[in-house]
Amino acid sequence: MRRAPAVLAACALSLALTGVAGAEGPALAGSVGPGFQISLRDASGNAITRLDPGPAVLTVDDLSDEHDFHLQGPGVDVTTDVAGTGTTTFQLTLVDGRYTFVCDVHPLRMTGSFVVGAPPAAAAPPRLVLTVTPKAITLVSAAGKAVRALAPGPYVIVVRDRARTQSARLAGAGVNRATGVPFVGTVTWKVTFAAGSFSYRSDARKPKLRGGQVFVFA
Ligand SMILES: [Cu+2]
Repeated sequence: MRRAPAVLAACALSLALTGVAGAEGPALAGSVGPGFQISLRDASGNAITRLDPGPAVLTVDDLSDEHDFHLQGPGVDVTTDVAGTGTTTFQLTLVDGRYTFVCDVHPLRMTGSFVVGAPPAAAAPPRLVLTVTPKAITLVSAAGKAVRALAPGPYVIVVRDRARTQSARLAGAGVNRATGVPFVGTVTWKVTFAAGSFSYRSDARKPKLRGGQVFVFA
């Protein structure tokens, strides 16, 4: 009966060494204890909230004999001992989904999670159309509705200047852009409106076009 634990220990050691030798993927640093601390950080020391799918190497520093570090998620279920302490390395293969790490003794107090997968795509900024003709200047949404109020943030303005005698200007709410009066053509402006208001108008005086005002508020 005396040899069995030694053999098991040797097997565990060789597995651990194999894991380190074949280490692949970003390094994840798990830590539990002292006290009720549990964390998972990247190589820069930042808390991990999202990772790409693929291999990763988890190294857990278990600093307490009252807690464990247990990571679970799609295809992964690894843990340290509650009573044990020390450093353990696990080779992981992460796939899309949510992974949770927890101390099994204090699952409500000591827990965290991260997501594996592509970050959510940033929404494209709304598109507005500013049109100036010899007789009118209008600002409409992509759906063709007159714009009177907007939320602050980035927008793409498609400017259609159809008048050799007029310009198209947006001024206010942190933006001041214009086409030249003689200019005719279509341009695209990327703008970011701050809270406040802006006007759209032409710089030409004859004839004086009636522009409009748009309020920007959250
Ligand atoms: Cu605990």
